Amino acid sequence: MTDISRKTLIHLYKLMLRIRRFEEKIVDVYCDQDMKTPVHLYLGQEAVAAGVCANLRREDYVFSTHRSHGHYIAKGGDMKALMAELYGRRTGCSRGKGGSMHVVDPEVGVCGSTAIVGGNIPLSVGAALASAMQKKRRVAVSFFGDGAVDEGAFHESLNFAALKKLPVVFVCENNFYATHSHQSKRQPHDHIYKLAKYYLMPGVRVNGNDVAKVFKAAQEAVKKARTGRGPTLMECRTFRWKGHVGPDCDIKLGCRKQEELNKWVKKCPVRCFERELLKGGTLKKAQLDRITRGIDGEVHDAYLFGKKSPHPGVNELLEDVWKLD
Ligand SMILES: Cc1ncc(C[n+]2csc(CCOP(=O)(O)OP(=O)(O)O)c2C)c(N)n1
Ligand SMILES: [Mg+2]
Repeated sequence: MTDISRKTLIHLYKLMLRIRRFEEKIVDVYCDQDMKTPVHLYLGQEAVAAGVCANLRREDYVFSTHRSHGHYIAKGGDMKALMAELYGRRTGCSRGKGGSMHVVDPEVGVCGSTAIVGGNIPLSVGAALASAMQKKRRVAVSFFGDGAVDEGAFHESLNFAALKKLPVVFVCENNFYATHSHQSKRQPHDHIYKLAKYYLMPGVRVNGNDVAKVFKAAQEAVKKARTGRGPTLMECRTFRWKGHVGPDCDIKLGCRKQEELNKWVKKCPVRCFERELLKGGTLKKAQLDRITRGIDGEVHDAYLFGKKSPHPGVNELLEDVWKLD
Protein backbone atom coordinates (compact mmCIF):
# COMPACT_ATOMS: atom_id res chain seq x y z
CA MET A 1 0.00 0.00 0.00
CA THR A 2 2.82 2.34 0.85
CA ASP A 3 3.91 2.71 -2.76
CA ILE A 4 0.44 3.74 -3.93
CA SER A 5 -0.14 7.50 -3.87
CA ARG A 6 -2.70 8.96 -1.47
CA LYS A 7 -4.71 10.25 -4.41
CA THR A 8 -4.93 6.76 -5.93
CA LEU A 9 -5.84 5.17 -2.58
CA ILE A 10 -8.75 7.58 -2.21
CA HIS A 11 -9.75 7.01 -5.84
CA LEU A 12 -9.79 3.23 -5.25
CA TYR A 13 -11.91 3.68 -2.16
CA LYS A 14 -14.41 5.88 -3.97
CA LEU A 15 -14.71 3.46 -6.87
CA MET A 16 -15.45 0.56 -4.52
CA LEU A 17 -17.90 2.57 -2.48
CA ARG A 18 -19.76 3.79 -5.56
CA ILE A 19 -20.30 0.18 -6.62
CA ARG A 20 -21.24 -0.91 -3.10
CA ARG A 21 -23.81 1.81 -2.51
CA PHE A 22 -25.27 1.44 -6.01
CA GLU A 23 -25.79 -2.29 -5.53
CA GLU A 24 -27.23 -1.78 -2.05
CA LYS A 25 -29.74 0.67 -3.52
CA ILE A 26 -30.86 -2.01 -5.96
CA VAL A 27 -31.35 -4.45 -3.09
CA ASP A 28 -33.52 -1.81 -1.36
CA VAL A 29 -35.76 -1.04 -4.31
CA TYR A 30 -35.92 -4.30 -6.25
CA CYS A 31 -38.99 -5.63 -4.47
CA ASP A 32 -40.96 -2.54 -5.63
CA GLN A 33 -41.26 -4.53 -8.88
CA ASP A 34 -40.63 -1.49 -11.07
CA MET A 35 -37.17 -2.75 -12.02
CA LYS A 36 -37.97 -5.60 -14.38
CA THR A 37 -34.50 -6.67 -15.43
CA PRO A 38 -32.81 -9.63 -13.73
CA VAL A 39 -29.86 -8.34 -11.68
CA HIS A 40 -26.63 -10.21 -10.97
CA LEU A 41 -25.23 -8.18 -8.12
CA TYR A 42 -21.54 -7.42 -7.64
CA LEU A 43 -21.65 -7.04 -3.83
CA GLY A 44 -18.48 -8.51 -2.33
CA GLN A 45 -16.42 -8.32 -5.52
CA GLU A 46 -15.89 -4.52 -5.64
CA ALA A 47 -12.11 -4.62 -5.25
CA VAL A 48 -11.62 -6.41 -8.57
CA ALA A 49 -13.36 -3.90 -10.84
CA ALA A 50 -11.93 -0.95 -8.87
CA GLY A 51 -8.34 -2.26 -8.68
CA VAL A 52 -8.19 -3.10 -12.38
CA CYS A 53 -10.04 -0.09 -13.81
CA ALA A 54 -8.03 2.41 -11.75
CA ASN A 55 -5.15 1.52 -14.08
CA LEU A 56 -7.05 2.19 -17.27
CA ARG A 57 -7.33 5.28 -19.39
CA ARG A 58 -10.65 6.58 -20.63
CA GLU A 59 -9.89 5.30 -24.15
CA ASP A 60 -9.05 1.77 -22.99
CA TYR A 61 -11.66 -0.93 -23.51
CA VAL A 62 -13.62 -2.99 -21.00
CA PHE A 63 -15.80 -5.98 -21.93
CA SER A 64 -18.13 -7.22 -19.23
CA THR A 65 -20.55 -10.02 -18.40
CA HIS A 66 -23.98 -10.65 -16.92
CA ARG A 67 -22.51 -9.31 -13.62
CA SER A 68 -21.80 -5.95 -15.18
CA HIS A 69 -22.56 -3.08 -12.80
CA GLY A 70 -19.19 -2.98 -11.05
CA HIS A 71 -17.20 -2.94 -14.28
CA TYR A 72 -19.41 -0.24 -15.78
CA ILE A 73 -19.14 2.03 -12.74
CA ALA A 74 -15.41 1.48 -12.18
CA LYS A 75 -14.60 2.32 -15.81
CA GLY A 76 -16.41 5.63 -15.37
CA GLY A 77 -19.78 4.76 -16.89
CA ASP A 78 -22.60 7.18 -16.18
CA MET A 79 -24.44 6.03 -13.07
CA LYS A 80 -27.71 7.74 -13.98
CA ALA A 81 -27.77 6.04 -17.37
CA LEU A 82 -27.06 2.69 -15.69
CA MET A 83 -29.90 3.11 -13.19
CA ALA A 84 -32.26 4.23 -15.96
CA GLU A 85 -31.26 1.15 -17.96
CA LEU A 86 -32.14 -1.11 -15.06
CA TYR A 87 -35.53 0.59 -14.94
CA GLY A 88 -35.94 0.00 -18.68
CA ARG A 89 -36.18 3.72 -19.39
CA ARG A 90 -35.45 5.59 -22.61
CA THR A 91 -32.60 7.51 -20.90
CA GLY A 92 -30.82 4.25 -20.06
CA CYS A 93 -27.36 3.54 -21.42
CA SER A 94 -28.91 1.04 -23.88
CA ARG A 95 -32.08 3.12 -24.27
CA GLY A 96 -33.92 0.84 -21.91
CA LYS A 97 -33.72 -2.12 -24.24
CA GLY A 98 -30.70 -3.94 -22.86
CA GLY A 99 -31.23 -4.29 -19.12
CA SER A 100 -28.59 -5.16 -16.58
CA MET A 101 -26.80 -7.71 -18.76
CA HIS A 102 -26.36 -5.43 -21.78
CA VAL A 103 -24.87 -2.17 -20.60
CA VAL A 104 -22.63 0.04 -22.67
CA ASP A 105 -20.99 3.46 -22.45
CA PRO A 106 -18.59 3.81 -25.40
CA GLU A 107 -17.62 7.39 -24.37
CA VAL A 108 -15.63 5.92 -21.48
CA GLY A 109 -14.63 2.63 -23.07
CA VAL A 110 -17.35 0.40 -21.64
CA CYS A 111 -17.72 -1.56 -24.84
CA GLY A 112 -20.61 -3.58 -23.56
CA SER A 113 -21.54 -6.59 -21.56
CA THR A 114 -22.93 -9.91 -22.70
CA ALA A 115 -24.78 -12.67 -20.93
CA ILE A 116 -23.19 -15.40 -23.06
CA VAL A 117 -20.72 -16.86 -20.58
CA GLY A 118 -17.23 -16.45 -22.07
CA GLY A 119 -18.62 -14.46 -25.00
CA ASN A 120 -16.92 -11.21 -24.05
CA ILE A 121 -13.41 -12.73 -23.95
CA PRO A 122 -12.89 -13.02 -27.74
CA LEU A 123 -14.42 -9.55 -28.12
CA SER A 124 -11.67 -8.12 -25.92
CA VAL A 125 -9.10 -9.91 -28.05
CA GLY A 126 -10.64 -8.39 -31.18
CA ALA A 127 -10.44 -4.91 -29.68
CA ALA A 128 -6.82 -5.54 -28.69
CA LEU A 129 -6.03 -6.73 -32.21
CA ALA A 130 -7.56 -3.55 -33.65
CA SER A 131 -5.59 -1.44 -31.17
CA ALA A 132 -2.33 -3.19 -32.16
CA MET A 133 -3.02 -2.93 -35.89
CA GLN A 134 -3.87 0.76 -35.60
CA LYS A 135 -0.93 1.35 -33.21
CA LYS A 136 -3.25 3.05 -30.73
CA ARG A 137 -1.68 1.66 -27.55
CA ARG A 138 -5.12 1.10 -26.09
CA VAL A 139 -5.49 -1.79 -23.68
CA ALA A 140 -8.50 -4.12 -23.67
CA VAL A 141 -9.71 -5.87 -20.54
CA SER A 142 -12.22 -8.67 -20.24
CA PHE A 143 -13.74 -9.50 -16.88
CA PHE A 144 -15.25 -12.95 -16.57
CA GLY A 145 -16.08 -15.56 -13.95
CA ASP A 146 -14.61 -18.94 -13.10
CA GLY A 147 -17.50 -20.42 -15.09
CA ALA A 148 -16.18 -18.85 -18.29
CA VAL A 149 -12.94 -20.79 -17.93
CA ASP A 150 -14.97 -23.92 -18.78
CA GLU A 151 -15.74 -22.42 -22.21
CA GLY A 152 -13.69 -23.00 -25.35
CA ALA A 153 -13.81 -19.26 -26.08
CA PHE A 154 -11.55 -18.67 -23.06
CA HIS A 155 -8.82 -20.99 -24.35
CA GLU A 156 -9.06 -19.86 -27.96
CA SER A 157 -8.80 -16.24 -26.85
CA LEU A 158 -5.72 -16.80 -24.69
CA ASN A 159 -4.07 -18.77 -27.46
CA PHE A 160 -4.58 -16.11 -30.14
CA ALA A 161 -3.75 -13.17 -27.84
CA ALA A 162 -0.48 -14.82 -26.80
CA LEU A 163 0.41 -15.73 -30.36
CA LYS A 164 -0.02 -12.12 -31.53
CA LYS A 165 1.22 -10.55 -28.25
CA LEU A 166 -1.94 -8.48 -28.03
CA PRO A 167 -2.56 -5.69 -25.48
CA VAL A 168 -5.20 -7.47 -23.45
CA VAL A 169 -5.64 -8.34 -19.79
CA PHE A 170 -7.84 -11.31 -18.94
CA VAL A 171 -9.37 -10.84 -15.50
CA CYS A 172 -10.97 -13.95 -14.07
CA GLU A 173 -13.09 -13.19 -11.02
CA ASN A 174 -13.02 -16.53 -9.29
CA ASN A 175 -15.94 -16.42 -6.86
CA PHE A 176 -15.93 -20.25 -6.81
CA TYR A 177 -19.47 -20.66 -8.11
CA ALA A 178 -21.11 -20.69 -11.50
CA THR A 179 -24.82 -20.34 -10.73
CA HIS A 180 -25.07 -23.11 -8.09
CA SER A 181 -22.09 -25.30 -8.94
CA HIS A 182 -18.87 -25.07 -7.04
CA GLN A 183 -15.62 -24.89 -8.96
CA SER A 184 -14.60 -28.31 -7.61
CA LYS A 185 -17.60 -29.88 -9.38
CA ARG A 186 -16.58 -28.40 -12.73
CA GLN A 187 -12.80 -28.22 -12.88
CA PRO A 188 -10.20 -30.87 -12.07
CA HIS A 189 -7.86 -28.28 -10.52
CA ASP A 190 -7.96 -25.13 -8.44
CA HIS A 191 -5.38 -23.04 -10.21
CA ILE A 192 -6.97 -21.07 -13.02
CA TYR A 193 -4.01 -18.68 -13.15
CA LYS A 194 -1.65 -21.55 -14.02
CA LEU A 195 -3.50 -22.18 -17.28
CA ALA A 196 -1.69 -19.09 -18.57
CA LYS A 197 1.60 -20.94 -18.68
CA TYR A 198 0.35 -23.25 -21.44
CA TYR A 199 -0.16 -20.17 -23.58
CA LEU A 200 3.23 -18.77 -22.57
CA MET A 201 1.83 -15.70 -20.86
CA PRO A 202 2.13 -14.55 -17.26
CA GLY A 203 -0.59 -15.83 -14.93
CA VAL A 204 -1.05 -14.30 -11.50
CA ARG A 205 -3.24 -15.19 -8.57
CA VAL A 206 -4.42 -12.23 -6.53
CA ASN A 207 -6.44 -11.76 -3.39
CA GLY A 208 -9.48 -10.28 -5.10
CA ASN A 209 -10.74 -8.74 -1.86
CA ASP A 210 -7.61 -6.63 -1.42
CA VAL A 211 -7.95 -3.63 -3.70
CA ALA A 212 -4.33 -2.54 -3.29
CA LYS A 213 -3.11 -6.00 -4.35
CA VAL A 214 -5.46 -6.07 -7.33
CA PHE A 215 -4.32 -2.58 -8.29
CA LYS A 216 -0.62 -3.52 -8.21
CA ALA A 217 -1.09 -6.74 -10.17
CA ALA A 218 -3.21 -4.98 -12.77
CA GLN A 219 -0.71 -2.14 -13.00
CA GLU A 220 1.96 -4.59 -14.07
CA ALA A 221 -0.35 -6.37 -16.52
CA VAL A 222 -1.64 -3.14 -18.09
CA LYS A 223 1.92 -1.79 -18.44
CA LYS A 224 2.99 -4.99 -20.18
CA ALA A 225 0.04 -4.81 -22.54
CA ARG A 226 0.52 -1.14 -23.34
CA THR A 227 4.20 -1.54 -24.10
CA GLY A 228 3.69 -4.37 -26.57
CA ARG A 229 4.71 -7.20 -24.25
CA GLY A 230 1.48 -9.14 -24.60
CA PRO A 231 -1.39 -10.40 -22.48
CA THR A 232 -1.67 -11.48 -18.84
CA LEU A 233 -4.17 -13.69 -17.07
CA MET A 234 -5.19 -12.53 -13.61
CA GLU A 235 -7.13 -14.84 -11.30
CA CYS A 236 -8.74 -12.70 -8.59
CA ARG A 237 -10.22 -14.83 -5.82
CA THR A 238 -13.29 -13.29 -4.28
CA PHE A 239 -16.90 -14.06 -3.34
CA ARG A 240 -20.34 -12.82 -4.23
CA TRP A 241 -22.55 -12.02 -1.29
CA LYS A 242 -25.92 -12.46 -2.94
CA GLY A 243 -27.38 -15.34 -4.89
CA HIS A 244 -26.45 -15.86 -8.50
CA VAL A 245 -29.27 -13.57 -9.59
CA GLY A 246 -31.56 -11.21 -7.70
CA PRO A 247 -31.33 -9.24 -4.46
CA ASP A 248 -31.63 -12.20 -2.06
CA CYS A 249 -29.06 -14.56 -0.70
CA ASP A 250 -29.08 -18.19 -1.83
CA ILE A 251 -28.04 -19.78 1.47
CA LYS A 252 -31.57 -20.87 2.46
CA LEU A 253 -31.95 -22.53 -0.93
CA GLY A 254 -29.01 -24.73 0.02
CA CYS A 255 -26.75 -23.40 -2.73
CA ARG A 256 -23.95 -22.31 -0.44
CA LYS A 257 -23.09 -22.57 3.24
CA GLN A 258 -23.63 -19.74 5.72
CA GLU A 259 -20.16 -20.33 7.22
CA GLU A 260 -18.57 -19.88 3.83
CA LEU A 261 -20.33 -16.56 3.31
CA ASN A 262 -19.51 -15.39 6.86
CA LYS A 263 -15.83 -16.08 6.25
CA TRP A 264 -15.85 -13.85 3.18
CA VAL A 265 -18.00 -11.11 4.70
CA LYS A 266 -15.29 -10.80 7.37
CA LYS A 267 -12.92 -10.05 4.50
CA CYS A 268 -15.22 -7.35 3.09
CA PRO A 269 -13.14 -5.46 0.52
CA VAL A 270 -14.65 -2.09 1.40
CA ARG A 271 -14.48 -2.36 5.20
CA CYS A 272 -10.96 -3.86 5.20
CA PHE A 273 -9.67 -1.07 2.99
CA GLU A 274 -11.44 1.55 5.09
CA ARG A 275 -9.67 0.21 8.17
CA GLU A 276 -6.31 0.41 6.40
CA LEU A 277 -6.96 3.95 5.24
CA LEU A 278 -7.81 5.02 8.78
CA LYS A 279 -4.91 3.14 10.36
CA GLY A 280 -2.39 4.52 7.89
CA GLY A 281 -3.72 8.06 8.37
CA THR A 282 -4.72 8.41 4.70
CA LEU A 283 -8.20 9.52 5.73
CA LYS A 284 -9.92 10.47 8.96
CA LYS A 285 -13.34 9.14 9.94
CA ALA A 286 -15.00 12.49 9.17
CA GLN A 287 -13.51 12.44 5.66
CA LEU A 288 -14.75 8.89 5.07
CA ASP A 289 -18.22 9.93 6.21
CA ARG A 290 -18.18 12.90 3.84
CA ILE A 291 -17.20 10.68 0.91
CA THR A 292 -20.00 8.25 1.79
CA ARG A 293 -22.57 11.05 1.98
CA GLY A 294 -21.44 12.39 -1.41
CA ILE A 295 -21.72 8.97 -3.03
CA ASP A 296 -25.11 8.30 -1.43
CA GLY A 297 -26.29 11.58 -2.95
CA GLU A 298 -25.00 10.47 -6.38
CA VAL A 299 -26.79 7.13 -6.08
CA HIS A 300 -30.01 8.79 -4.95
CA ASP A 301 -29.89 11.22 -7.88
CA ALA A 302 -29.34 8.29 -10.23
CA TYR A 303 -32.33 6.50 -8.67
CA LEU A 304 -34.61 9.52 -9.08
CA PHE A 305 -33.38 10.02 -12.64
CA GLY A 306 -34.12 6.38 -13.47
CA LYS A 307 -37.53 6.34 -11.83
CA LYS A 308 -38.68 9.61 -13.39
CA SER A 309 -37.48 8.94 -16.92
CA PRO A 310 -40.04 7.81 -19.52
CA HIS A 311 -40.22 4.30 -20.91
CA PRO A 312 -39.41 3.93 -24.59
CA GLY A 313 -42.54 4.21 -26.73
CA VAL A 314 -43.99 1.29 -28.66
CA ASN A 315 -43.01 3.17 -31.83
CA GLU A 316 -39.34 2.87 -30.72
CA LEU A 317 -39.49 -0.89 -30.41
CA LEU A 318 -37.68 -1.59 -33.65
CA GLU A 319 -35.16 1.24 -33.38
CA ASP A 320 -31.54 0.39 -32.44
CA VAL A 321 -32.06 -3.29 -33.17
CA TRP A 322 -31.35 -5.42 -36.18
CA LYS A 323 -34.51 -6.54 -37.88
CA LEU A 324 -35.09 -8.77 -40.82
CA ASP A 325 -37.10 -7.07 -43.54
C1 LIG B 1 -22.70 -20.03 -22.88
C2 LIG B 1 -23.59 -19.97 -21.69
N1 LIG B 1 -23.81 -21.08 -20.96
C3 LIG B 1 -24.61 -21.02 -19.86
C4 LIG B 1 -25.21 -19.85 -19.50
C5 LIG B 1 -26.09 -19.78 -18.24
N2 LIG B 1 -25.34 -19.06 -17.19
C6 LIG B 1 -25.53 -17.76 -16.97
S1 LIG B 1 -24.49 -17.16 -15.80
C7 LIG B 1 -23.80 -18.67 -15.55
C8 LIG B 1 -22.73 -18.88 -14.52
C9 LIG B 1 -21.55 -18.03 -14.75
O1 LIG B 1 -20.64 -18.26 -13.73
P1 LIG B 1 -19.30 -17.45 -13.69
O2 LIG B 1 -18.72 -17.35 -15.04
O3 LIG B 1 -18.45 -18.03 -12.63
O4 LIG B 1 -19.76 -15.96 -13.29
P2 LIG B 1 -20.45 -15.47 -11.92
O5 LIG B 1 -21.93 -15.59 -12.13
O6 LIG B 1 -19.94 -16.31 -10.83
O7 LIG B 1 -20.04 -14.05 -11.81
C10 LIG B 1 -24.35 -19.61 -16.41
C11 LIG B 1 -23.96 -21.04 -16.47
C12 LIG B 1 -24.98 -18.71 -20.31
N3 LIG B 1 -25.52 -17.52 -20.01
N4 LIG B 1 -24.15 -18.78 -21.37
MG1 LIG C 1 -18.30 -17.56 -10.64
